Amino acid sequence: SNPFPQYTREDVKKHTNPTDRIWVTYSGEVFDITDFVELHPGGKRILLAAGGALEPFWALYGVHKSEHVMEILQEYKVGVLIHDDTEEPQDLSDPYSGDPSRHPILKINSQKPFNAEPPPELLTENFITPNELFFKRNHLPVPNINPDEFQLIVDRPPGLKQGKPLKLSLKDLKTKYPRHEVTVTLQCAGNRRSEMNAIKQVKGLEWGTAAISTARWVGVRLRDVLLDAGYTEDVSGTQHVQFEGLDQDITGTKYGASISFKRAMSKDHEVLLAFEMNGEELPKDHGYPLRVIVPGVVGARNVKWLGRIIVSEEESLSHWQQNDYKGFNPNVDWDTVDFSSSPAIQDLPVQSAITEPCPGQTITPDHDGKVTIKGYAWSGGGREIVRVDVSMDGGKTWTVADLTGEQKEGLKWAWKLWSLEAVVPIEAKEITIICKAVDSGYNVQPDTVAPIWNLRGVLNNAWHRVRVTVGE
Ligand code: HEM
Ligand code: MTE
Ligand code: MO
Repeated sequence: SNPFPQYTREDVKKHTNPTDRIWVTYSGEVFDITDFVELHPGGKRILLAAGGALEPFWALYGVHKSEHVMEILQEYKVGVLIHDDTEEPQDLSDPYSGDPSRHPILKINSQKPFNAEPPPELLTENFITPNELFFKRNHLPVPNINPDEFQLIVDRPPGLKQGKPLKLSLKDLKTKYPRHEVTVTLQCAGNRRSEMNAIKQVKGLEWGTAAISTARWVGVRLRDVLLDAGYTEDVSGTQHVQFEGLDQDITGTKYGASISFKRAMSKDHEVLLAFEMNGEELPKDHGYPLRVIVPGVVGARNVKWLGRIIVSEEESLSHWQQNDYKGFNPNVDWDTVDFSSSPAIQDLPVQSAITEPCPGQTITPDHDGKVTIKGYAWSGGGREIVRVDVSMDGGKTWTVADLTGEQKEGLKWAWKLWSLEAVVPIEAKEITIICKAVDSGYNVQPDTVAPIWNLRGVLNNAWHRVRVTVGE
């Protein structure tokens, strides 16, 4: 028998300040750390974990992987977590009641469906984004999928096996094909939409700069599965590979998207059917038990909760392929838009943003008159980031930032983090910090948002500006 009371993650979420007590979880246990906050060697930032899990932060700050820290933590244990991985819908009138619990640090842009991003400054603490902090972008309720019953259905080429599809269980997927790992940055087309909104209202969720994250994905190559289903290397003709999600709305309409057959079959493009994310089973929000990872391509094609694969002459007919996730001229608005006139977004353009300092912050230069500026930079299509320029004076002068990032041979799928010890202009009271990146195709970011404004607020990759006050 367990002497400790049991709590749900929702119970823990109610404890985020000294009055209600500050609770956190770790490895299935609940701790009241109110009295430790003042004693924490890492200072007040311990409060970022208030009401949620410690794991994502300890993934960012490795000093905690010690017995000493574990001993401290155990002194504050007050309960255990009720195992809630197999949560069934609680309330049948609410299709979202079976959604998983999420970390309270996330900034929620929409609760139902769940859309949230981490604080930007946490993104650049580590090359890999911990799963709990990874941005979450759902169009529909998260489906509850029984892994033992799960089957991926792959349609056969015409005339093969009487048209009977290839059906693969999770075990088949994990044992029949070679494992493949790839580190990929995912970005939603709506990343930085709120800056577009500031020009003129767009329709869409108010994403800040953190609808982008990086993970190590493990799975099998889509190519190997398609070959097994009977498709050949012949990529002539305009063919597409459609992905159908198992998430659906009340009318039964499922999420769907497609990519070209050519990309799907390319060894270089490493398109993956993934079942692991950062060494863990794929979390529910990220597509458990199986999702598509299309490196270098807009988030929307990386279909989660994958249920079916179809090879066809035409693209996916889903709303999100046909009537959304497309770019338009700034003068096209809802009364004039013809969605069929623009291609579906696939590769994304070069992007970068400042994550530190935050807009409106007061920065304090050190004795050399410098402050640390940090951010991310990424480009689609496998293009590498070759340079990031930072300006401390609103774009008059520029300094090259230091880039860090793991690299392997071939196309580049992951972002680079960058930082700069930047000189603050003397006697400045308020400054505008700007960043802009250059990719291996020498593509650059546009300097302002207005000329790339579009009615859906997608593809904002203008120079990122952060206005701050200079303190003493
Ligand atoms: C350092 C304990 C939560 C950030 C430390 C150290 C301990 C500790 C003992 C000193 C380690 C050493 O130097 O060997 C704990 C415990 C926590 C907790 C018991 C939870 C109850 C957090 C959280 C964050 C964090 C949630 C971040 C959001 C840091 C940082 C340092 C640190 C950045 C390094 C400080 C420095 O070296 O200047 N923590 N910590 N800690 N902690 Fe935590
Ligand atoms: N797949 C399904 N089945 N349903 C969805 O709503 N959202 C897409 C894509 N795949 C979505 C999906 C969009 S728009 C993005 S940006 C990415 O998933 C987000 O992936 P993430 O939630 O793992 O960050
Ligand atoms: Mo997206």
